[in-house]
Amino acid sequence: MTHPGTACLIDRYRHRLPVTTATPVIALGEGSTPLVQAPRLGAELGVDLWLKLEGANPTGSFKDRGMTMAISKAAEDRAEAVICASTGNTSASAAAYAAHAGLRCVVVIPGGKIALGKLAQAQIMGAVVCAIDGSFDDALRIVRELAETHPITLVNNLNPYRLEGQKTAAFEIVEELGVPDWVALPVGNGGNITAFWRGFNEAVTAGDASDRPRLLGCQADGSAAMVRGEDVLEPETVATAIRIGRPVRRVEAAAAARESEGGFVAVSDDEILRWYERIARLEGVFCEPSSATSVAGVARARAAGTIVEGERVVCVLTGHGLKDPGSASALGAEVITLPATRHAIEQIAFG
Ligand code: AN7
Repeated sequence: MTHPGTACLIDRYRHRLPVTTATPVIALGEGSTPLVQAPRLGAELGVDLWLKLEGANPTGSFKDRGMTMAISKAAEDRAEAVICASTGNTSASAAAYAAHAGLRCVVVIPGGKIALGKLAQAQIMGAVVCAIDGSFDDALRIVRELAETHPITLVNNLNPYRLEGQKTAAFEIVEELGVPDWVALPVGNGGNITAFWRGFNEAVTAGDASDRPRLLGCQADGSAAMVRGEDVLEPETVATAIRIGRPVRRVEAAAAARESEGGFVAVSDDEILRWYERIARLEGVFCEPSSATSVAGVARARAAGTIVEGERVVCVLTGHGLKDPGSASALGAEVITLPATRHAIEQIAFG
């Protein structure tokens, strides 16, 4: 037992994961994240809403579920170095788990396009951080080529162990809530929606489709490759985590949406920021803008009649708001500057 007191997800779900007693468990206490009922936000949307707070993972995003698996298997295979391309969260997670395992870590990011907190995480944890003059898709192409020609393990979600770890979020939802009508989640590369579908299928043994939730994949208008059914050559969105134009898991992601009788929806940056603020104001939950895409997508699906009033919906809030404080500050809520007197505060606070 590496972590007395907290069962890391490899220990909690060992029987459903490709690990053996020979696998060193590289863990920081990931998984077992809160599933919080959101009655005020739910009332606004007309659904029975629950939020899965993946920002509560050790580095503040769902990537830790996959990374504990990918790095543990890399350590088992005696790898000395790992590499990834990232819009930010994968790099923060890879840097953390690599540091914990004593592995060298190289991350390649689109320069100027990742949130401050994510960059700071990769830096402080000692990763070699390479910012390129290009997009995430360019970065991924380069690291794939390097991993083919050098002794370095790729830990992007092309790494099969990543999805195995990430599927455990679906197990937790079924154990705590049963099977909801819908699960909505932001989609970039399509890895997480693929992992969730696998997880729900493994969690629910009966072959009846009604035993599994419908999956709603939510994208930003400016990078909605799944919705459009084609690559987006120059993706752009305020939701930088999902600023991805060529989803590497597109085939599996499309199958997950189709087989679950769900679908994909695209929302504007304005909608993303509106719901980003509503989630915080109505529920006290601070997620990053990309994560709010899931709630914005539910609002769209409600307006279209795809999601029916009163249905039970879980929105997966994939990353913590503190990753990207700039986006919250940019919304410009007032900070009142006052002299340091009781009278001044009294006048403002009690009108
Ligand atoms: C907060 O970190 O791709 O559809 O390089 O950070 O599995 O890609 C991040 C993706 C959703 C999309 N929410 O998941 C990266 C990266 C947040 C994210 C996604 C990401 P996928």
